[in-house]
Amino acid sequence: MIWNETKECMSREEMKNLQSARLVKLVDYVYHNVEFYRKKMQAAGVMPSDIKSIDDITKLPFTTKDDLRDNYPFGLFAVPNSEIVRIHASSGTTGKATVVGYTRRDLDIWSECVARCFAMANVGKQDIIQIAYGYGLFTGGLGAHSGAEKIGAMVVPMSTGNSKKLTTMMVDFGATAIACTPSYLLHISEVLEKEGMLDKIKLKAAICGAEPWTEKMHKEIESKLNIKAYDIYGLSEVMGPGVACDCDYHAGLHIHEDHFYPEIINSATMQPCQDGETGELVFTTLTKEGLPLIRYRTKDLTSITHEKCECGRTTARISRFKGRVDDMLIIRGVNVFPSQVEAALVDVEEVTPHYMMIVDRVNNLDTLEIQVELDSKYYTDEIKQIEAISKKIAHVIQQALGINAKIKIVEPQSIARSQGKAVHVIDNRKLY
Ligand code: DLL
Repeated sequence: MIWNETKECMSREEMKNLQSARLVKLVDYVYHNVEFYRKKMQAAGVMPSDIKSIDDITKLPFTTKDDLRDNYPFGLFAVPNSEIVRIHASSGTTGKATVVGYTRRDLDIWSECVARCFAMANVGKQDIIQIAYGYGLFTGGLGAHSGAEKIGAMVVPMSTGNSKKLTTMMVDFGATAIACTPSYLLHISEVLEKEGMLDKIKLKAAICGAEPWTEKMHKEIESKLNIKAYDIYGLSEVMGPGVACDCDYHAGLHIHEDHFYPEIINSATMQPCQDGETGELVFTTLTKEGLPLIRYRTKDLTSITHEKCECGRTTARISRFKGRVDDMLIIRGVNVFPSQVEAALVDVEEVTPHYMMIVDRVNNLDTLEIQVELDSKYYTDEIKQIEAISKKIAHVIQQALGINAKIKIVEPQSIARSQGKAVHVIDNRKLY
């Protein structure tokens, strides 16, 4: 099912013309409405009049997550706060969150993009869909929700965290679709199996994303649940879920290129990559009003093709993600940077700056253990005292990361010191 044939199936030439017209307008818009961009363009010696078509995009400077952090919270917004109708946020590289704001039109475009994704997964008016991404500051829940409403499905806003209720309602309501992270869906399939409910479900499609997953996990989800699973991609800075999604042919994720212009760059040389070559994905938001972004570096590694897909869509497709340029981890769908742990531990007097994060996957749910070395003057055999310090650290970490971690206090000097770049993460999750 194609949701918006005129946009998803236009010729490459028509798309380029549309992107060019939108880029010219965008550059003028940010130059006059966002001081950060005006200064950045002036420093790079580029004026809005230098941008005449999409081919001129390489003249423009890049934007990074640090730029958002440095302008926290609303510094990159292009409209007054009175025009912003929704805020979301995701983890920043240190204590500060990355805050994104949407105008009413931004929300309309977002739900249109997510609706296109659901259409790729053949989910429509006839369906009952459980949205099991987290609702709240994370874009997953509300983003998927509004797209599902737009296509007219019956939406069940489950959010995360109660697998028993989710499986019971899946059976009782006869849910035909689910949107959640792939690891959570594998966990759900185990719960269904354990409860002997696998043959009672009516599920036919899953729209999974927000974290990396492999072709093997994709196949396992499909065969365990006897459904079709689709890969949905997005990031809060650019919009949220629905920037791209794969279709029935699973030959890459179609980007909604009329709204998000993609580039793939070599992050060492900053030069463009050829189609098929792996590099860092960069997006320019062509229509966003609240938080328009020019050449935003996603840090996600992928490759691109501009060939027409067998489904009929002509939009560019990116391959399944191959990792990240930076050290961001995704734990239970939450973005976590080791630097956040470091920043949080600085405030705890009893600990040294030496720590190790051990990430694992048990029953398809991610676990995080943080080993922390105590300052020798606080290290003791007193179990009660150690427990009190662990509790204090657990609280500080919960506040900083938004997820619970098991804290293990270790002896002074027991965490291996590195000769070069410090290693702070052991990721035992086997993304098979
Ligand atoms: O994860 C938005 C989202 C919600 C996408 C629900 C899909 C479904 P952030 O929290 O800002 O936004 O995290 C964005 O997650 O840069 C990728 O590294 C990773 N990511 C998102 N989707 C996929 C995917 C949401 N399908 C970061 N495959 C991105 C691999 C993904 N990684």
